[in-house]
Amino acid sequence: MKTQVIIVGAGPAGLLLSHLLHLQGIESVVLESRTRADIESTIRAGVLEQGTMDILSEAGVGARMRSEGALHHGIELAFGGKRHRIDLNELTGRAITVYAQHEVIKDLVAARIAAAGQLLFEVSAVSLHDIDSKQPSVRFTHGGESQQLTADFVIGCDGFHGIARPTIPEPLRRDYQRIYPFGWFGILVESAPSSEELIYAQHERGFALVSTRSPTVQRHYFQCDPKDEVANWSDDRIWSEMHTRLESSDGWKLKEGKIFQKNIIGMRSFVSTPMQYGRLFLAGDAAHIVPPTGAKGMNLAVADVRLLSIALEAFYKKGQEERLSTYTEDALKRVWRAEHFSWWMTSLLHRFDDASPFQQELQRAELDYLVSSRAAATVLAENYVGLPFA
Ligand code: FAS
Ligand code: PHB
Repeated sequence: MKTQVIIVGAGPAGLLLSHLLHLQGIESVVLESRTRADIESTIRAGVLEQGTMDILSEAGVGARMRSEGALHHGIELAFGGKRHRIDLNELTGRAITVYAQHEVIKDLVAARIAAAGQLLFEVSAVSLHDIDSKQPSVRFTHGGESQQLTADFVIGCDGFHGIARPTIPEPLRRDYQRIYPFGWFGILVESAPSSEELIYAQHERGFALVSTRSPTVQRHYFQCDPKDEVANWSDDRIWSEMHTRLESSDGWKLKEGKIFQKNIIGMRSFVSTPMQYGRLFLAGDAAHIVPPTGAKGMNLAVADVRLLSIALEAFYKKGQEERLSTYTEDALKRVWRAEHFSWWMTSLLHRFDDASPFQQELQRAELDYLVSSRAAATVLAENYVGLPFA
């Protein structure tokens, strides 16, 4: 069997790329190892940058995001018992939308199915072949049958643990990595929102984040030992820790509720270059990972896919290969900016057990500067809402 583009992975990167290619009349087949129900219920990211919001709207898949997502014009930084608002809109003229990643997945799956897109779930034994030729192919098992699909291009959108990145010969790859000495304990709670905007808290006991999913479901996180276990944290212990880290001199208090999901996620910064080899291209977590403090993970996946859809359209419509050959260089400009911002936000807000008193004072001085200088707040704001696409 033959197609134009094979996409491995039906996360935000793979599904959005398939949809954008479809809008350009370019055929693709998406291979996904999990079930549709699984990918539509995996709790992941929560914040869409302005650029992501615009791309989803322009691609005709933003209706539910606009009606059910929460448009936020600011965030709050909490430290020293006080909360300080960063007015994203006043500083940048741009905003963010809090709209869960799995909701974006649902919208993209629905759009692909409505367009009779080729989206194969529960595939296994996926392997890539002849990626340095003009006719790469993918072998896989689906419905108990071994199959081989040939295409002009293979796009690895299969995440950090996928098989695409390792298919690029190791001697040609250069990986950059920083693993953080902490993780995030995430909870989903049945309660009304405790604040109108997200609260990022720095506290001597560790970081905490107050986010939301809907008027009745809230998403909160607190810094924890990455080797800790969910079973060690009773609801009472969680609420006690969250209240301590979010203590506020103005009497504000986090609303409690029934905690119906708990999970621990590790944190790393990671970039693998090049993001292409022959006719194989990588997008999203398959090529890079950021700590979620800057809410960049999914948004970077969208930015990669935007570049790939432009490059593939130029190839098929005009026979031009220039944007394909510069994809890695073009993508990495935004990737490294987001890597730096995510590392900076993480360093600014988390507790480091090996931090000297001097380093702790530097952390506090930077926070004080951020909430008292328009120039400093603008740096945070423009990176948080996402820089305009080049
Ligand atoms: P994804 O990992 O989302 O998708 C890859 C897809 O490929 C998956 O569906 C997988 O099943 C499939 N796949 C893998 N191997 C395959 C194979 N061999 N064959 C076929 N299919 C295969 N980002 C934020 O901005 N904020 C957050 O709060 C946040 N929280 C996160 C929590 C967790 C637990 C994790 C793991 C990540 C989180 N992220 C967060 C980052 C996350 O949102 C990613 O950046 C985003 O999912 C990247 O999308 P994709 O690149 O499409 O990769
Ligand atoms: C979320 O709502 O899941 C979320 C929000 C902001 C972040 C990370 C995660 O920085």
